[in-house]
Amino acid sequence: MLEPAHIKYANPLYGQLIVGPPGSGKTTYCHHAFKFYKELGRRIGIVNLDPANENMEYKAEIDIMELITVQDVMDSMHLGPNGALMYCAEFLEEHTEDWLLPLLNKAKCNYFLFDCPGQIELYTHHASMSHIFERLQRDGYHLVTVNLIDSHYCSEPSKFVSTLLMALNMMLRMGLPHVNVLSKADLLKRHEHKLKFSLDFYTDVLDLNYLLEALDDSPSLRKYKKLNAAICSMVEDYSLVSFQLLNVRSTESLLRLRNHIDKANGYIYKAGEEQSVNTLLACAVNAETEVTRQNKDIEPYM
Ligand SMILES: Nc1nc2c(ncn2[C@@H]2O[C@H](COP(=O)(O)OP(=O)(O)OP(=O)(O)O)[C@@H](O)[C@H]2O)c(=O)[nH]1
Ligand SMILES: [Mg+2]
Repeated sequence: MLEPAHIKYANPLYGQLIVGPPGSGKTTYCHHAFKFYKELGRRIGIVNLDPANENMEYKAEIDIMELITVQDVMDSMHLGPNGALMYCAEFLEEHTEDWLLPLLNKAKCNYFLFDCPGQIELYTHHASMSHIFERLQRDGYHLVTVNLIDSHYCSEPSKFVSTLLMALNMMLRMGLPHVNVLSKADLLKRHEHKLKFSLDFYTDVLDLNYLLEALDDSPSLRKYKKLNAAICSMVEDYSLVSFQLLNVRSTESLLRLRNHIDKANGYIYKAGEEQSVNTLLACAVNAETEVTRQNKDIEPYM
């Protein structure tokens, strides 16, 4: 018999899908965010969906490596690492009903951090991961994609253009509430001399003409002028991409990112945590003076 819809949503379930290129800080974020959210009193657990995750600092509530590992697939099927990862994703999809969902239901959590593999093809060219996420949504999970991108990519205009394209592509493919994050922002000070613009230029993505001019300064990139102009114009037309900054070891930084994520997945409105009307309204309209934002988001990293 079908469950009445109101039962499914009476105890809302939440999930952050932590994605991003290899080495961008996904596993480290899961470790620190887990401790941070736990202190806030949330019933949180980490689900490791990366079948090649060797050095996890956290203890996963659910670990795909107990189901399948990239190494086993490489050995037994004579595949390379990328082919083996695709195989693992398909295997996980096949076992969503009889492995993943029962374990999620058994866990004493209602908020999950999904530590996902970094290979971007899994999200842009392959359907298994998106089928799994769709299945979770059908079970009532309020999902948000948290896309971590190393802030080092701000250090060169050409890298930043590819970052913008990658972020937009991911947003459109995932089709979920989405928060783009420039990770390891504490290291930006080291690259400060390489940044051509102030930091809010990179986070707000408002006027990319300056970026185009900077690209044209480089003789090797000048021949791609039209291509870069088309990419920048597309990113501006969609007007979807912006970034939050994250230093995973700073509580203040985790707190600010949490505010964005809570708004994106609707946690702030539904989770039943005590919220004053003022907090809800402030969150809804993003009420914060530019000075506050500069002080809290930009200054610490410059
Ligand atoms: N300074 C600094 N280093 C960080 C931060 N977040 C992650 N790192 C470092 O970045 C490196 C890669 O982090 P991981 O968490 O393994 O990255 P990942 O995205 O899980 O990598 P894959 O699973 O291989 O795709 C580690 O050495 C982390 O300590 C941060 O906020 N600041
Ligand atoms: Mg990892």
